[in-house]
Amino acid sequence: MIVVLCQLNTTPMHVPLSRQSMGSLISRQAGILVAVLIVASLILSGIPSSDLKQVHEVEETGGRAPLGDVDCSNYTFEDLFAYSHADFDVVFQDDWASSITQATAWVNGSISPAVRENIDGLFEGFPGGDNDWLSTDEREGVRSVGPMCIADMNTRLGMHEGQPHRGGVDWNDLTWVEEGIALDEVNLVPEDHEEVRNCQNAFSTNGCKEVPVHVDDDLQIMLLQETEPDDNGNLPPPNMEFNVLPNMGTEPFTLALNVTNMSDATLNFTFPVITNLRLDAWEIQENGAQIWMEEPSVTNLSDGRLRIVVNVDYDLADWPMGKNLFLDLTTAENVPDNPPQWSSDAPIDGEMMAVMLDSGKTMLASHEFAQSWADDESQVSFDCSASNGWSWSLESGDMYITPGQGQSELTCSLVDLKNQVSESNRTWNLEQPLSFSATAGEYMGVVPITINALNGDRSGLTVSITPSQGDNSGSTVSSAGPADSSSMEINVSDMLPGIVELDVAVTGNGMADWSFSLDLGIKKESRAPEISISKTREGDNGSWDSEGYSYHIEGTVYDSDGDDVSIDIEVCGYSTKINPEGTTWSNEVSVVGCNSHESYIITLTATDSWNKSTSISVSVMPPDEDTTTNKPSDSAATADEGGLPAPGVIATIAMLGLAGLLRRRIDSQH
Ligand SMILES: [Ca+2]
Ligand SMILES: [Ca+2]
Ligand SMILES: [Ca+2]
Repeated sequence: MIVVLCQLNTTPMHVPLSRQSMGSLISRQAGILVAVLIVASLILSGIPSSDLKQVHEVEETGGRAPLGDVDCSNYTFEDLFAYSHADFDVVFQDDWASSITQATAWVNGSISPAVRENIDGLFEGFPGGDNDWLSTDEREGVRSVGPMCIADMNTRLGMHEGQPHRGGVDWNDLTWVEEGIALDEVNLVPEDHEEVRNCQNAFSTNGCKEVPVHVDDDLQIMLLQETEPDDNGNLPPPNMEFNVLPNMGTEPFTLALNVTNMSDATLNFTFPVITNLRLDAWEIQENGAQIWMEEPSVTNLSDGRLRIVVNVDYDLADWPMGKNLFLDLTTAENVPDNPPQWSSDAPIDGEMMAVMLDSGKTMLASHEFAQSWADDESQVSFDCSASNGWSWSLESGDMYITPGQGQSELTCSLVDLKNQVSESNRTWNLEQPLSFSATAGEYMGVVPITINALNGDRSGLTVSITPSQGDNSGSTVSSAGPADSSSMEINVSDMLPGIVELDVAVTGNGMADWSFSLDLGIKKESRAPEISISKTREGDNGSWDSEGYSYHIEGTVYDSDGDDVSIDIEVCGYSTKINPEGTTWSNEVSVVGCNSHESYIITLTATDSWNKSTSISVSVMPPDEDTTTNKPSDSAATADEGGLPAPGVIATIAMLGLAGLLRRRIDSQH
């Protein structure tokens, strides 16, 4: 057996080697190896002890390498040995803590000379070593030391009890047991070959034969369970062991195998008898990403055991790509999982899906909505592609489209959690059927919206528009779509001051419902606040203090939009800002700063948070003289456009009376 390209633990090699690097590895490691190998082979060859001494001296010059220091822990079977095909047979034992693992590797003629040359090369520096002839002595040397090397190797096989497990951590690794390993080979040294000869070197054993390394007869390497009892008559243990699986196969578990560099192998896994144990899922990952794999073959053996057979391969050109196999087993009831199907809620084949061309990346369907298009046991995914330079994506289950120019065809299939694909595709036409426009600006009531038909007559569609401000919606207006162009009138009189968006819904035969929000720059205009002065019991606008320096006035203020309002009180060019308390206000107006004390004109301006204001003025006579009320201007509601005062203002005017009007218009922008 030849799987013994071992290394000393004093020269650790942390990077696993590919098979392509075998040749250079062998030559670099040969000096280390021969010491190990020669001891074993010569002992077996029955060489006199005096000759062994000479061997030992050679060993010293090559570095100390007693048999106990053989370290192959950085190697795998594949790192050390090229095969054309291999069968691995892993039989888990009833203790759920060990397995009997056997492998047969076939080496076809074309690569067998390289294998023979490698083995002969291992014996460089020793009698008959590296002489381009492979001898039966060399074969025996490798066979005897091989199990020690293999026992160090990473089995790359792990188990994990619990829900299906992936990734590289937390595995219960299987390890080799040296006492259980046996090695054998077939035709490594074909003794009936026409070029065979007796070994020519000194120290060769009686009957030693050798063949040139270029011999290209097929050969086989076998890794076996040792069956020979030891000196005490005890049978050897199974050749692989692991920590006992806690529930011994009755709870779900995952079996994982790193199949990197397994160029062509059949893996047979056999499990002890467990009622209802079955293969639930399987997966092969390359660098952590799932790839397609052939469905494993599962057999219930006549003795009740379960056998799973998986074929794996690995393109050596892909090295060092990591490739892993995962098999999930369970005793849980098998719930059939069918391929996903299109539901009755899904847009039918050939339907239009409307998209705003200038929207940029936009959601075509939310996760929840898109899920309603499918019937399946569980959540589905979508596999779609869009034509004509449009692009489609799925993000956290939400479906997005990024429009290009013109129109596009979106073709989708459904994919379920088991990677089953829906039997049929659906293709939908993506385009923008209508465009919407309006004159941006402030509106009190009606706003005309212009709708243009794109790509043909759209009179078959129904368009509904609802003014919207967050949770606050106005009245919905509906109309047939335009054949060419049309106008719809919405009313924003019920809306609050500020931006009004339009919630648009377009429906029609042959198209999926199209809903979106539009901001066309439409704003609801604020109505100016209303302000009034309360009369005293005597019928005056207010009352003087005892010194005659300040005049107490009070009144009410109201904004029909519910806006915050502030009040500016101005007399003799001095102004004071006050905030009303609810709908009432009051102030002591000081006239100390006035130059003239013949009469005072007090102007009150109520301004809302949109800068709309209403002013009223009163003319107040000094103490002991009659005071005269002045009315606010009838255009005191000072909108930009100079609109009429609100009805509340009219009422205030009437209340204040008509005598001694002081008309004043105050521009809100003033
Ligand atoms: Ca040789
Ligand atoms: Ca399914
Ligand atoms: Ca207002």
